[in-house]
Amino acid sequence: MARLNNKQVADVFAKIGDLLEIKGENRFKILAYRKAADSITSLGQDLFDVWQSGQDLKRIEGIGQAIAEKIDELFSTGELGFWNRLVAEVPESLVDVLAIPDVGPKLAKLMWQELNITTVAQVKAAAEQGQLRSLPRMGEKSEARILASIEALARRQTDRVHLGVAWPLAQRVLAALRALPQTQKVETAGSLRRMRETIGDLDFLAATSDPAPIMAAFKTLPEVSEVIAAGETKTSVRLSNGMQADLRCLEPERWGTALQYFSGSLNHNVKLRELAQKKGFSLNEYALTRESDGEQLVFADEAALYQFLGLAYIPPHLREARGEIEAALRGELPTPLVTDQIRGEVHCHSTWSDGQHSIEEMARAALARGYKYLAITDHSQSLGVANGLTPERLRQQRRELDEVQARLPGIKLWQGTEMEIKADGSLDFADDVLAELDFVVASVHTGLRQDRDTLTRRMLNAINNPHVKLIGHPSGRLLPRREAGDFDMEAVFRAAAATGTALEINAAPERLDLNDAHARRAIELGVKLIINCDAHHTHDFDNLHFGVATANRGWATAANVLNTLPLAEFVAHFKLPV
Ligand code: DGT
Ligand code: CA
Ligand code: CA
Ligand code: ZN
Repeated sequence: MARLNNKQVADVFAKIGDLLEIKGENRFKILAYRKAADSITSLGQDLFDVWQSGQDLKRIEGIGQAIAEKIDELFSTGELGFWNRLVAEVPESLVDVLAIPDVGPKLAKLMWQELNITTVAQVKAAAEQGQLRSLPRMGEKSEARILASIEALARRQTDRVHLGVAWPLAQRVLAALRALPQTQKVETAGSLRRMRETIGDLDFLAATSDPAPIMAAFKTLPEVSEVIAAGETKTSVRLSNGMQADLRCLEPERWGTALQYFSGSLNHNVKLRELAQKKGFSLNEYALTRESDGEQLVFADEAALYQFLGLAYIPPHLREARGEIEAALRGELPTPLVTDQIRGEVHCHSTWSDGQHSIEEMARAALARGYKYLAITDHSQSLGVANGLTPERLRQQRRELDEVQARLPGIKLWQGTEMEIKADGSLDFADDVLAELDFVVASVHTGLRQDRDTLTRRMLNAINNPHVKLIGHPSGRLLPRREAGDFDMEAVFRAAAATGTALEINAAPERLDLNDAHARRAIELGVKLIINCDAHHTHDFDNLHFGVATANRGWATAANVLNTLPLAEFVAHFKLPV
């Protein structure tokens, strides 16, 4: 048996899709492998566990008979005959060649068969030496374009950024474009509109009858370092942080179809087009076209388009082909959570450990947001780098907190801790210390690279402690690059549900932890969630919307998120002091 993780399995299927495309295989077959890869990537539990427990893999969206058999073979033997035969025929490294933006499957195949090119380095060398222009429909210009895209690709692969970088940048661009008199509407599309946790490039759409001044303004924004391509209705630029941004201008009457199309995701759009097809229409970014007579229907807003197709409006954060179209057909989409529904937080830091502000400053900032409760949860003693508190300092802190509370009757303050789940598996405070605290959060910050059993045992030990009310940032990942610890999340979710321990959606954009897929699975298993900014600075409370978006991407509703509760109910739920 071979315990491959979800990413490893998804990579195999994604690569199969690419290699089949280069071979020139049937489009539906290629799409099926890609869809399976995406679906496994966004599964909230380990595919290996699902397989090992004998459940029917075909119940997972996007997995049919052929792929289920391949998964079975992969996990049973650690090998895949189909893959071995495929890579004997088509070199695996062509997958990277295909990833070059201006290289499609036909060109990849030509380069391979005519020039014996199988790696990106060879493409680069051949382009530099002017050899690519010997191929059909290739010239000096296309060679130069390919060279430029190889460079862009190298940047893009390392430079997927998290929302904390992309979102504020996009808001500045939006504000600048919105201020132009020619702009009727302007929005972000793409992954940013869906609030995906990392963003490849920024996509903007503007509705206007006069695109030229908008394009001119876009090219000269202070954030822009280079114009990559400029046309009448589409301009691509490089921003000074290295990201690419695209702006498309379109007529206001076509806003609905365009915004829908460019918001993606690709997989959602594929499904929506299939639905349109069944109803006798073809759908693209310009219009919905009736196939019987070629009549074009245009939509000025997205909701009207979804409605025409018989669907409730699907908010962008759900558009990932994870069952949202089926749910919309049944009228069973989750009601999105909004930031105003969050009534308080129970994970933040003060100058007592590694925060930037005093307890009073944090409390006032929370109060100014309309929060009714806040737990101050500074780090615990063993986290020396964060100036963690000893039991003695906790008692001193309690006195300060009581004084602040007396001055600020409008918000309920609790003394908590963000207690280390130590590398040896023990907890950082004894039970008698925990018993004096109002709200205990437990988190793993050290030893995240330990093996699965050790890590999971540490986590379960914390979850099973009756004083621990919440697990902070449960997987420990940091975007864009630090991978989550290898926890058995399924076991974590089951224990959290059984003990009534809440799990956090940490709203810090480099965490977003639980992530969307884990949040969804946790909810399915009956876990209660709490969204916290883990604020170390009063400004950090502004990150709340990232956490709310992650919850929404995990199909959460207010009922799943405990800090939507008013103070009295939150107190009753956890039996907290008033
Ligand atoms: P990113 O930029 O990698 O974070 O992800 P997205 O989703 O923003 O992808 P991007 O920028 O390549 O394209 C923006 C949207 O445009 C995408 O979500 C769906 C749509 N789109 C782009 N290319 C295609 C395509 O070839 N077919 C279809 N159906 N839609 C596309
Ligand atoms: Ca994009
Ligand atoms: Ca784009
Ligand atoms: Zn923490």
